[in-house]
Amino acid sequence: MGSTLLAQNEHRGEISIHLCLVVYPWTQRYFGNFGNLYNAAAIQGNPMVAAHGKTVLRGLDRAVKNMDDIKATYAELSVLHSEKLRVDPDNFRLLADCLTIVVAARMGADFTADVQRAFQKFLAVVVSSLGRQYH
Ligand code: ZNH
Repeated sequence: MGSTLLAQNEHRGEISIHLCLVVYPWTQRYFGNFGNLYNAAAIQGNPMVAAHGKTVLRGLDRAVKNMDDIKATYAELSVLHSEKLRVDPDNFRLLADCLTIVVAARMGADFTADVQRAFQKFLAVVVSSLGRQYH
């Protein structure tokens, strides 16, 4: 069940990254080695982007599985994004918003106010934990 859920959501992860790269094109600058991101079709057809969507979703799965200590779980990942990848931490929130939109669109009426609250609360902790090692 857990692995099925993750497999289904890997696809959501992929779509969320597509959305983020299309709607906030400046986020493309971190993926210079991913090849052609020239337009929406290129982004959607890019296998490296797809793989990255899965990577990010696996990262989120780790947060779900360590719900009571996401900050510690993400300490190393935060250092990586800050010191090596040099990703502006504002972008974490942009991607989190894309994820929320994609999940909401997928769930339809099942995306109730309670679900939305829980989901956004979780993502807020993820975003703040990923941004924690920046100084
Ligand atoms: Zn990131 C990578 C997660 C966001 C950019 N990421 C990564 C990884 C992971 C992640 C897990 C892998 C690591 C290793 O390898 O170790 N991210 C994540 C998460 C999030 C994110 C969870 C949220 C939600 N990122 C992000 C953003 C950006 C990024 C927003 C920009 C814009 N990342 C990145 C990069 C990389 C990563 C660039 C590298 C990639 C390659 O492959 O190269």
